Amino acid sequence: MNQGRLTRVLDSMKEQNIPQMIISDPLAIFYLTGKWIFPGERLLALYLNVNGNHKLVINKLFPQEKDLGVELVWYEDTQDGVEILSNYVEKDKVMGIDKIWPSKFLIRLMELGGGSKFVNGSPIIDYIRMVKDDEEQELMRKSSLINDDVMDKLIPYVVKGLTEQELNDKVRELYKEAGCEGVSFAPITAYAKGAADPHHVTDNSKGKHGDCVILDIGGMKDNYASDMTRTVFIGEVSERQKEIYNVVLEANLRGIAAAKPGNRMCDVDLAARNYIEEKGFGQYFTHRTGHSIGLEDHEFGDVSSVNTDIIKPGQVFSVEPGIYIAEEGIGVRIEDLVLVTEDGCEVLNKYTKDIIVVPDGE
Ligand SMILES: [Mn+2]
Repeated sequence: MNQGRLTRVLDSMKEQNIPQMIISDPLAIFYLTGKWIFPGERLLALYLNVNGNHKLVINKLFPQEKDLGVELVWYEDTQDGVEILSNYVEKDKVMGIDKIWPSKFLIRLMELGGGSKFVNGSPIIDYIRMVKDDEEQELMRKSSLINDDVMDKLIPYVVKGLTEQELNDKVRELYKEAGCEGVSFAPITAYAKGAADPHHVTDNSKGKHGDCVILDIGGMKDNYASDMTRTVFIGEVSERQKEIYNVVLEANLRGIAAAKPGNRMCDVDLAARNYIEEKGFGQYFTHRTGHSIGLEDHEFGDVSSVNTDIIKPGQVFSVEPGIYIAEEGIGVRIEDLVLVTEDGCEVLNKYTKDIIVVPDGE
């Protein structure tokens, strides 16, 4: 197990009076052990106790060659894995439970009296994962550098007549070519009306002269996600589009300026949101300003107006304000990832935010 991360988890458990907990999310188990194990519907449970005696309860179908630094407890398909797990827990003490542990397991553990009280243990590990250690920061930088490069290669493919789906397929291809494991989320390649709908699903509509095009893309490199959005224009950009673009750009810059230790997450949201409201577009900015990111594209830690958590060095999150006006078929979003430093933040995306108009031959 990664001793630094494990120690941080155990210290936090002590602080919060959760003497034992069960972690089942494969991402959290990877974070601590360095090993991906995808058990499907079968039980996989990392049991942590502040006094040591940690166990990984795992099905025999997933043999482990490498020493994971934790004692493995095996069970077979014909056995009750939760009952085996319950033999190791302290039944008279509080038990932290992973927020995504299927209730079929939790209910069984409750039937067996596997704890005096059951609480959500996930915030412990979520808050620790939110602050990236040096190794993770380096991986996040690398992942975003590749994303800049993919954006640069993608934009020339934005031409009149290409469907959203064709452009979307291209995105997936470019990440493979760049040496990524794949995309970190379903890419968004949306023209005009689609761009103006934040929940738009990629379809076969074609890009036309004068369209704004939202490109919201990210890849997975060495298990770490990238995520960036740029909005470009086909053939020409109207005065109205330019006005909206510049408001979103300024909101993005103001959000980034507010991303520093001591500020709250909501200060980043409000810095972007207040500016968009001031300019009269408040009703068209319908989502939160961003989200934390790391092993997953969307991680615990919203950049929203209600998150009052204080920002800490090492956090990585997106700043992605947008304006979406359905009746005008205009949508603009500009997104960068930031890594919080001791006195501000490092913007992980270097790709230009100047207005880009791709030629369409007219
Ligand atoms: Mn994002």
